[in-house]
Amino acid sequence: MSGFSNKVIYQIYPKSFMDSDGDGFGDLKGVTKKLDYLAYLGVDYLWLTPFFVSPQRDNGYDVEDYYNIDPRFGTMEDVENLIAEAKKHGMGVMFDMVFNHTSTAHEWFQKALQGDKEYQDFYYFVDGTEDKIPTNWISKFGGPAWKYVPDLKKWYLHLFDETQADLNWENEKVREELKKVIHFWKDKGVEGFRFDVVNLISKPEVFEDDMIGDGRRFYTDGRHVHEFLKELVADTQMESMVTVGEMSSTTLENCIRYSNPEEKELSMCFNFHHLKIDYKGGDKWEVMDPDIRQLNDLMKHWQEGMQKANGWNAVFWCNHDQPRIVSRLGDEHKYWKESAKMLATSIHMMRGTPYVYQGEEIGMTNAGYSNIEEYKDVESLNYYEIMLDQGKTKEEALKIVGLRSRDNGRTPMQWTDGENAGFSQGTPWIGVNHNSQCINVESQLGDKDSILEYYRRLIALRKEKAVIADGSISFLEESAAEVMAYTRTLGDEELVVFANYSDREVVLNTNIPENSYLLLLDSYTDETSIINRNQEGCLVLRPYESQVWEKVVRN
Ligand code: TEU
Repeated sequence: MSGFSNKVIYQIYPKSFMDSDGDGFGDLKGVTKKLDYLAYLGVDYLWLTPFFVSPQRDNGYDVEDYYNIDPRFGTMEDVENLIAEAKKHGMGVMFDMVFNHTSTAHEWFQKALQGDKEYQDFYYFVDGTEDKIPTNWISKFGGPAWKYVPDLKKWYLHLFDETQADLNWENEKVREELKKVIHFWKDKGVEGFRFDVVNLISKPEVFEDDMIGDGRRFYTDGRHVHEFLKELVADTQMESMVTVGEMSSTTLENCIRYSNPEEKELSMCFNFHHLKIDYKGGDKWEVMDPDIRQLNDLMKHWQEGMQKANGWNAVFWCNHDQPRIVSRLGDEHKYWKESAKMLATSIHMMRGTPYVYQGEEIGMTNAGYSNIEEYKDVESLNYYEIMLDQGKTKEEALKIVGLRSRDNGRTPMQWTDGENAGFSQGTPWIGVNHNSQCINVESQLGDKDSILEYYRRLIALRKEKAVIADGSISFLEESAAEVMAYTRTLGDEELVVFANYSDREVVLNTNIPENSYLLLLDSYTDETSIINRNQEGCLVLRPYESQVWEKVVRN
């Protein structure tokens, strides 16, 4: 059981959440303005993606100064005010710590470039000539993972953009500096942290070419990662705080260690395996239809696997790096509402701590831009070029970017049907989705059939029903591959969850006797929710229908 089992965390991408001063960028004051809304939703913590001083090459994941606020987002006073006001609203604030790398604009890297050996040791600088790259590893954003500095006659490692240099965690001084950052923000009242790609912090002792992959097997869940995390947590007294690690290409065994309370590492982990079920051959830039059978297998593996060894999952569909889930696994048109609710149900009834990403709670969809100039993300722009070089046409490449771009999750939050969706009075830094007149907070607030009110109910239910927070989970075999089905059990309490991931009717093979179970939730609205059974008495789910059945407990 986890101390965070009945909590729900809301992720804010401040740049696209609410602009308070009309410069087109969302800001911290904008977040503060929306605290009433967030409290109404019922969430417990707000995780804010980075707003520290940064050249913004990767939207703030390239940190230049961990102690100061980028003026685009506001001031130190604004952040202190936000923390205090959130607390008054009953919510804790979580910061996003990018500790795998810094921006090359960071003072440490700048000193390294000036030849300071002490600071060169903060990063991975390797001697060599320009014609001989240290390894053939590929950066996560495309192209080589090393960059040459002719003046130093050295290469440095960057697993992400070339302006994001990987920190050398083997160096104790680096670890001490990062602990100071945690102390600083803890003292300001920050209640938790999300650690960016934290399972990549421990690099191998020797750097060698990867003959079968892009290099990730050498640095993912690396040799000292558990040691480093234990030390960081112990020395900053983070044990009782809410902490979540973003784990890239990780394994169940490692995530158990990262999140089992006895290990004293983190409270929970994000993994992304379930979000690759539409990557053809495992390649993000090759498209295929989502494989729901594989989704089921992965969910079972992670849910039951973590449960067995007392690990704890962060459960989620969306974040600032992912396309919108209703566009991806649901239906943007005819079954928009039903599919958004079905997807929400699948996640919120699981064992783990659910995350809601801004706009998910109103069913926001992919950006739908019609030309490449509208995209801003460095990864999208790099891969667009790579796809053209590979021989794809501009139309093909644009179509793939449209499905895969991280900008799909970064369009401005849709508050109203007014200008710029009520996000900004200026020109938004990135285009507003054309559907903001139909999909917005204002039109859904208080409408009991809306996606927004459905999320509110899901969040509230986790607090009302111990079986949702603390029950055990077991996946059911359904004959239709497009159905996800599982039970939650705690003592006498039991829930059975069904979710139809297809646009067809499906017949279930699990028997739900009418007199001993009550329908708790349905993704179809109350008026239309009729319980369909076939002649044999088996339940029939409509397209994208989800149902949650609760066992009647008789005393
Ligand atoms: O993301 C890590 C990460 O692996 C994804 O960005 C991934 O590279 C992408 O989805 C590949 O398709 C974290 C942050 O969430 C992301 O925004 C940052 O860009 C990245 O780290 C670097 O800090």
